[in-house]
Amino acid sequence: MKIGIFGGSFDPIHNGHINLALSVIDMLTLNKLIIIPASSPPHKEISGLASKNDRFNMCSIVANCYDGMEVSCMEIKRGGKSYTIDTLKEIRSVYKDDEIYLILGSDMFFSIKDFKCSSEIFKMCTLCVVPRRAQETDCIREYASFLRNIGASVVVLDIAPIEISSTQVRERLKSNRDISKFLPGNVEQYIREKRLYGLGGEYLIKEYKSILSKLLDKNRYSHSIKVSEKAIYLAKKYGVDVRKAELAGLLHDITKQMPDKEHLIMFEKYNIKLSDIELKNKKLWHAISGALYIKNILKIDDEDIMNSVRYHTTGRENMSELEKIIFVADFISDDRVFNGVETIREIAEDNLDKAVAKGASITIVHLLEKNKLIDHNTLSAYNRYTSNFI
Ligand code: DGI
Ligand code: FE
Ligand code: FE
Repeated sequence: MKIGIFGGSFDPIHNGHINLALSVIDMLTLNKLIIIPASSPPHKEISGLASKNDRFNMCSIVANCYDGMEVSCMEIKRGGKSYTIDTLKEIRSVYKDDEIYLILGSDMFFSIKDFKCSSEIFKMCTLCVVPRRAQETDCIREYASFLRNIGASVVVLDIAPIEISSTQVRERLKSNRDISKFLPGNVEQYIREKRLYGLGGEYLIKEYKSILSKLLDKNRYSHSIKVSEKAIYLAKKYGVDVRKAELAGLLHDITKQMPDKEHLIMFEKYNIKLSDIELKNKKLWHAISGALYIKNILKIDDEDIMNSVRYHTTGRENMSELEKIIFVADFISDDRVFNGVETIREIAEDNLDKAVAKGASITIVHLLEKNKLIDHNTLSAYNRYTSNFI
């Protein structure tokens, strides 16, 4: 049998790898290609890289889609630094009489002489090099004949390289750009489900906090943190996406301290027509401009987060679970002390809709006492969520 070995960190495996694997299988008429994700030191996972387990799982997802592709966890199991010679020996112990092809990218290829036990490596397999860039081909051929002279067998494969790097894939994921041309759909799905590569948002939350601390004074900033904390609590309780709740809570008042004029400039710029009631009540402006801010300036592309900010002050008739959570969290965050806050806190422990209804009713009573106009969204929220309970 002809067996190919394809090692790398696969962090994550992407269409460049897959395309290369398929071309190699085809050109060398391999019976089997074994993908071998390398081990990695544990501290790497913290710096926005995926765990061994996740890298292995992503490779498996890909291998399962193609005949003749397999994944081996031998390097991951061995742990420590992954030496090619150890891997070859392990492969040899299983495939005693088979032809082994070691697939190498050009950077690996040029340093193969410095690998541990390189002359032994040369005896055990055929080196199979794939240029990363078209311009490299001449250098590669030259170096290949040098290696042949010292006893290696080398094949140089002419494969039009797909120039994708895992780094590029991770960057795109982090900045929320489209990734569909870079990764198979099922790998992307895995990454999103497991929140790999910073998609958990830890690094983003930090960044947003620093932006927020520049836009808000100390009290308003601390209020935002407390709403975010309460939103996390409610999200866990009611089975809502915790990261979205955290983010929406954190950012809900982001434009609260912007000068009036800037609100108006934003409405004009993004073509938002305010109703008469909205125009008269400046208190309502920050919810509208806040949603515009996170969409257009922070580039957070999430309708639900945006609407949670947009309707956090008034509520509205049909609110998503996240919208309810932010609306309620803003009422009952730990810094709130108004009359009735304890009642809403208690209600929020067992019924989110009821807490929305109570919040809307408190707002309406407060506005009536002060002879203020009541926004139709506030009334709709009150009617919609009170009607369940009478
Ligand atoms: O931004 P926060 O202070 O954290 O809280 P918020 O966004 O709920 O704003 C509360 C203020 O908004 C409070 O003064 C009441 C006012 N408000 C809420 N709903 C309405 C409203 N004001 C008017 N005029 N009409 C409403 O329907
Ligand atoms: Fe607010
Ligand atoms: Fe608030």
